[in-house]
Amino acid sequence: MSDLTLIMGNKNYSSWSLRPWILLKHFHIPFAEKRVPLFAETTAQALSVYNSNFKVPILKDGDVVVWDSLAILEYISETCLDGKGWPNEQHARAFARSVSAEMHSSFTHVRSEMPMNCRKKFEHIQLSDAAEREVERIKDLWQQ
Ligand SMILES: N[C@@H](CCC(=O)N[C@@H](CS)C(=O)NCC(=O)O)C(=O)O
Repeated sequence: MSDLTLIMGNKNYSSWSLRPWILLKHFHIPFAEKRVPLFAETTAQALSVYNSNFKVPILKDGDVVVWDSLAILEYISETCLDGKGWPNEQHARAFARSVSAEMHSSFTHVRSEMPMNCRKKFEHIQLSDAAEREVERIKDLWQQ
């Protein structure tokens, strides 16, 4: 039986933390949440015990520590869902993995020009051409 704790940042700002949080919630997998304030004097000390390069999210499963959101998603899929975190059909699974990997490693302009803040209303955002191209790519991926 798993004994999962998700160590995460603030849900308003930390989109990386929300990735495993959403998977766990979606599949009704029980877990405890531990919130670590980011960019605070206490952050480094609080995260130093996890070997996560001082970043969240981190998943603890008993003695097992997994960090980096994509590795956590894989771990949850493997240990709690018998692989069902990914589509069953091979082509769909390859596509889903490609999209997830691209999401994980790309879109640097969107990330820096459009940081997540769900509570704030943004108006008249002026994006660079590079960010606009990334937005189009994201819309295209969602469409597919
Ligand atoms: N690639 C990592 C990114 C993790 C990341 O950048 N997390 C941010 C919060 S959203 C963080 O911990 N920032 C604190 C810092 O950089 O000091 C993942 O997928 O988990």
